[in-house]
Amino acid sequence: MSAFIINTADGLIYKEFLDALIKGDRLRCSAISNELLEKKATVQDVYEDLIRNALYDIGELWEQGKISVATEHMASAIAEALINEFYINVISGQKINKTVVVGCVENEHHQIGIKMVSDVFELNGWNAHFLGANTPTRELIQFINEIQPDMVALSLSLYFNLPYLEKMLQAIREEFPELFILVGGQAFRHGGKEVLNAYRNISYQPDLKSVELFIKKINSNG
Ligand code: B12
Repeated sequence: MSAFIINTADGLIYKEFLDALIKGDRLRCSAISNELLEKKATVQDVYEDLIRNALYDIGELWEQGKISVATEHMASAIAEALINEFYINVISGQKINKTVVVGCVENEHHQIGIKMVSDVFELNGWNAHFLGANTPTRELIQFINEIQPDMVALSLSLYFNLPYLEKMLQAIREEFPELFILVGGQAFRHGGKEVLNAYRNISYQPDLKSVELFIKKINSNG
């Protein structure tokens, strides 16, 4: 958890949020997130220190059999609704005429992390085309052809989906040899980054802070 939330109430806000998420109290979850924004937390703080960490805890509780699959589904639906609610805070910035296509590799149904990444691009002036979960490689290639983005960002949560990422990277490289590719997601906690060494113009970033630094560097280089 970040210093911001710990300072706010010794982590009590986090616990209240997690409890509300497990109970399905969307209204309370929304009120807590908005209160934090009013107290000058950034969108990124709320995304990672509140929503991401709560979902990680939900994952642990589910794994330990302490909450049901239904509760986990409900929690992730509320999390997505909160992120959509935040859009008004995400679009306000000045646009810089750069475009990114973001999505998950084939068979990858975890789309919340990459949605947050998409919003960080928007917050930094980019146009982000969010394709969501389970993007078929052929469709992605076709979409890139139509949009001609400056970058593509791909998310991988499950290590066993690594072959799908490789298939996608190969296809992108064949069609668009110079296109910059950003990669991330919790699958890389278990290894797999060495696969990326075979490609040029590719970067792995672990979280929203590093994504933001990475984008700011590109923005300042023009
Ligand atoms: C919600 C959820 C689901 C939902 C997803 C719904 C949705 N709309 O996304 C559903 C129900 C679909 C689901 C399904 C499954 N899930 Co699930 N799921 C979760 C849960 C609870 C939360 C995921 C999440 O949103 N986390 C919060 C986000 C914000 O975190 P994040 O993805 O890590 O993203 C951050 C960074 O990684 C990074 N990042 C992410 N993407 C990118 C991309 C780029 C380019 C960059 C730079 C950075 C970046 O930035 C984000 C912000 O910091 C996790 C628990 C967990 N630990 O996350 C389990 C979890 C990921 N699931 C798991 C499993 C096992 C499954 C299933 C196989 C279950 C099953 N038997 O069916 C299926 C697989 C489906 C599939 N083929 O993909 C396991 C994976 C275990 C492992 N070691 O791989 C976990 C860890 C649960 C657990 N504790 O066991 N799941």
